[in-house]
Amino acid sequence: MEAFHRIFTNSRCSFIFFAIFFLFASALSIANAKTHEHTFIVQAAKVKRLCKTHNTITVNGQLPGPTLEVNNGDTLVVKVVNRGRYNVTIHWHGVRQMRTGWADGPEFVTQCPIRPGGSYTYRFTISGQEGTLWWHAHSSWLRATVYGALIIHPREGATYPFTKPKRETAILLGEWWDTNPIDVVREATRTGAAPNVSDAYTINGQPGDLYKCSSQDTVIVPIDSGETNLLRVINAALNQPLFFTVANHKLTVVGADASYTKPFTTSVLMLGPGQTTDVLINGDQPPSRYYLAARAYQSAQNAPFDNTTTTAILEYKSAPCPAKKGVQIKPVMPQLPAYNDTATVTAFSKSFRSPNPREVLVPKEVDESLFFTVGLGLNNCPPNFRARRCQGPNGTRFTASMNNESFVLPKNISILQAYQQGIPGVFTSDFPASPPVKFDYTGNVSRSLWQPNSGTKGYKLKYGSRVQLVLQGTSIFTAENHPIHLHGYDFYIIAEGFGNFNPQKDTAKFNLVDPPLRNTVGVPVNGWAVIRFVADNPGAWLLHCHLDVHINWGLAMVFLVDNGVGKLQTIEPPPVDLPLC
Ligand SMILES: *[C@@H]1O[C@H](CO)[C@@H](O)[C@H](O)[C@H]1NC(C)=O
Ligand SMILES: *[C@@H]1O[C@H](CO)[C@@H](O)[C@H](O)[C@H]1NC(C)=O
Ligand SMILES: *[C@@H]1O[C@H](CO)[C@@H](O)[C@H](O)[C@H]1NC(C)=O
Ligand SMILES: *[C@@H]1O[C@H](CO)[C@@H](O)[C@H](O)[C@H]1NC(C)=O
Ligand SMILES: *[C@@H]1O[C@H](CO)[C@@H](O)[C@H](O)[C@H]1NC(C)=O
Ligand SMILES: *[C@@H]1O[C@H](CO)[C@@H](O)[C@H](O)[C@H]1NC(C)=O
Ligand SMILES: *[C@@H]1O[C@H](CO)[C@@H](O)[C@H](O)[C@H]1NC(C)=O
Ligand SMILES: *[C@@H]1O[C@H](CO)[C@@H](O)[C@H](O)[C@H]1NC(C)=O
Ligand SMILES: [Cu+2]
Repeated sequence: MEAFHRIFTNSRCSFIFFAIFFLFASALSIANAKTHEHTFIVQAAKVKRLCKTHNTITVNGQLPGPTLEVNNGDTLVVKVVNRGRYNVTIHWHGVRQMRTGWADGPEFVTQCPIRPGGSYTYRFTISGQEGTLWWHAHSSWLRATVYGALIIHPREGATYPFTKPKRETAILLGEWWDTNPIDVVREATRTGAAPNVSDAYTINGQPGDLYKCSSQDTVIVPIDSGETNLLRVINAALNQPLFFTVANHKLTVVGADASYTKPFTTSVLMLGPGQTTDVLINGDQPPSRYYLAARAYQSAQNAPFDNTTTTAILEYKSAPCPAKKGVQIKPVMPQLPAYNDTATVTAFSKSFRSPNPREVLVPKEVDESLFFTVGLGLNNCPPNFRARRCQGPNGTRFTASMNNESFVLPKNISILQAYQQGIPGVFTSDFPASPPVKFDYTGNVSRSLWQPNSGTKGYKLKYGSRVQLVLQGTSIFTAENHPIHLHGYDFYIIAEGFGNFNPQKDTAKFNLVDPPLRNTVGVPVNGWAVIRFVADNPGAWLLHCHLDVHINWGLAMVFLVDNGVGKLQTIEPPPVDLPLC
């Protein structure tokens, strides 16, 4: 009896011990996951670029806006106060937003805009993502100047899957108009023509040495002999895929879109707008100054584009001092690929792999097999329009579509609200699963196919369904590399190629072993890409081209994902301060 009592007490003790241990451990991990509170004041500020002072919409008067730094598992609470003169919303690009779709941001999709004088607090948790993301306005063309980095470090106590770099530098590639970008898009909407191209690209808000009145403010990126710097490169440009390189230095890619990649070494990156790439760079060159440079990858033929080059300077701390004050060593200029070097782009995008096949969760079977065409079009001038409203090619207006549907945003309610509350008349759910007309997508497309329908159409997905989506570029008007971005999800890119996707031949090329996980895929010019994901996040999720000019023309659609069973598979109720129209 005594012995039994002793054992009983001991096991009770150990039970209590373990209970306390677990309580403590879970309290510790809760204490470890932090909540970061920020206030974003959207406001006009005076910004001097290209010899001129501009009244520019910014966040907190900064360009780029504030960098947010968190650990995987942390929660962000960002109060956005609109003191500008335009409607605004903020999108947290690449954040999964599990069950928090109300915080995703695209105007009229997950919320109505924050009107001038209004505010909205975005609350969401970063879960299972590490690396580099970013945030940007998702209203008209405000993201030209309203954007910033979102850096996600490993969970506290966890490490990178590579040697910890001595330094880390966010490199935001931007696009600058020497005028108000809102005027540029409004002019294009009025005329039906392509909007004016930008006047400069920027690195961390500065055009750099090669532009007028800019050398004083060229961004300096520090490094020292023998040390490693992690460059977190973000393409925040509005309309232009960009090449990026650093003179005389190799770049080791270790991550993209906040997922790690199997490391590979390259001398040049190409990022479509929306994409991020994390690279390690070693201080293994003679101490000196080297340019980091970015310029256009332009895949559309005979289309005007901004053919300028932005630079920053990689500067060794031990670089020789200038002989005379103000006389600097001229930085080494790198070789950039030709603007139309698609072969380099293909080699680069095909180098991406997931690092650990055992952690790859790509669905092997699919429930939904979708095929969407993506491309441009031309609308004939409507009978009631004057000629000055039809200044597209030969008196037309530019348009764009997926599966021949040019997307139109609602104007008086968000799609998510209409979907959740069953409000009819806002959208229809008949977005086609495959092209209504099959044609030679990348060939000489008959003029009778160039004019799409327009409307607000979604495609419904059951909770948990396994989705395969073939994105097929078209050569209507002109073929182009389209960076297609999906909100609310990461997806695996299992294959890409040129010409028309051929299920008989191309299925054999699917990589179901170690495909990269991303949120934006560059669909090759006159080609296709295949992605897979599991629809495990209920809500209304935009799929769109991240060239803003193409969104304006309608290159978008929305997935409507059902709630599953129980609270953990159901979208949270809308926040009380959600802006309504
Ligand atoms: C666009 O470019 C044209 C031609 O250079 C110019 O006349 C027009 O003012 C520009 N539009 C805007 C909004 O700056
Ligand atoms: C773009 O600029 C480069 C020089 O930087 C020049 O060689 C090239 O011809 C230009 N291309 C176009 C299409 O303007
Ligand atoms: C790129 O453009 C140049 C002219 O600017 C042309 O000579 C060359 O053939 C083009 N290359 C490709 C791959 O299209
Ligand atoms: C515009 O018209 C000209 C002359 O008829 C023709 O050569 C050209 O292909 C047309 N372009 C488009 C995009 O329709
Ligand atoms: C929104 O506007 C559309 C037409 O533009 C109308 O049919 C619909 O009833 C309106 N919905 C709400 C909620 O006001
Ligand atoms: C494309 O087809 C049209 C007729 O459908 C023809 O007039 C034109 O020459 C063709 N263009 C090319 C490049 O084959
Ligand atoms: C798109 O729809 C319009 C209107 O129904 C039709 O004229 C056109 O041929 C269609 N184009 C394609 C590519 O399906
Ligand atoms: C601003 O948002 C409101 C809805 O909240 C909308 O009615 C209005 O048209 C928007 N203004 C512009 C210029 O888009
Ligand atoms: Cu596009």
